[in-house]
Amino acid sequence: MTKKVYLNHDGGVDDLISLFLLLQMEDVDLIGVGVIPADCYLEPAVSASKKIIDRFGKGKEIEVAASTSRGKNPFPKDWRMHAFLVDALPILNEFKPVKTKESALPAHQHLIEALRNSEEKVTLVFVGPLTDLARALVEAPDIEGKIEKLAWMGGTFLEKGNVEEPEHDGTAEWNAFWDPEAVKVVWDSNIQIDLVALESTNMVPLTLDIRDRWASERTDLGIDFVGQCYAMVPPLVHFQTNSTYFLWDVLTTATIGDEGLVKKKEVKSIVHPDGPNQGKTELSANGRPVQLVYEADRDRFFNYLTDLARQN
Ligand code: AGV
Ligand code: CA
Repeated sequence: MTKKVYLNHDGGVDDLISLFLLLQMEDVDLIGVGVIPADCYLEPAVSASKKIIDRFGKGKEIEVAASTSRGKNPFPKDWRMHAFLVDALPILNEFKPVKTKESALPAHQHLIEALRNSEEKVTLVFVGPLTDLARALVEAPDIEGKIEKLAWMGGTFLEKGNVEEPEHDGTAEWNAFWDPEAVKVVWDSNIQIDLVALESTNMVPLTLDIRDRWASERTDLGIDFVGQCYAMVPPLVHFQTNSTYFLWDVLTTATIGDEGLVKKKEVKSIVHPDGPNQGKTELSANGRPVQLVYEADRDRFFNYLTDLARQN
């Protein structure tokens, strides 16, 4: 059965590959895309999204909406630059003019409209901060009934998160840290949440063997696109650094196409909205239930994603 999906992303390499992969899934009907300037700059991330839909969207007409949301804790500039590189790839600039339209609405209102206009319930895939969803829920509480579930890349219950910033204690994951208040608003809703946290994404680092595999198949257009994108970010070689790249968002997106790639369990959690541990998600008996994705089958995941990317 076809699933209706709405994607909100923040323009990183794995965000844009997530968009590309959703467009390749046969049982997914992507009904809209929102772009939030968290781990990216807005213009190139919107532009790259439109070009990916043009090139790899099989003729589907899908609108892209730019967010007006701004976070509390900015991402490092080096990481935010990636969207410019993807947007400039020749593979995305061969055919002009760009046909995919940009919505006149800001992303959170575009999401409200998409949900209200849908007869079926919609699966939300958020692979950046939750700000646009939180704003949508505040402005239009009626949309909750239209949401099948939320798959969110964010959070962790590990001792060590992935935020290494002054004034923070390092326990948070970045998407939660960018706007901790938004996480709280979403936690206070009754939406079913699949939490693709660092527990599982830590199992899918970018490594040299996978890059070589994509290189060996570069005559295929889709594999070449994935390979070009992952050439822009640092792989795990000898040891993990602050910039080491994982396939965080791509794992999240892949769970929409194949649930069997991961293991989930229900946990109850709260989020810390401020202070030195802001953005930290923590297990708590009185917390709200979430489905924690705590394990991924690495080999099966990379096979799935490579097969999905292949155009021929
Ligand atoms: O925390 C992971 C989130 C994902 O949505 N992002 C990147 C993914 O798109 C932030 C992030 C954490 N560490 C990073 C990040 C890194 N080393 N490079 C770029 N972005
Ligand atoms: Ca992201």
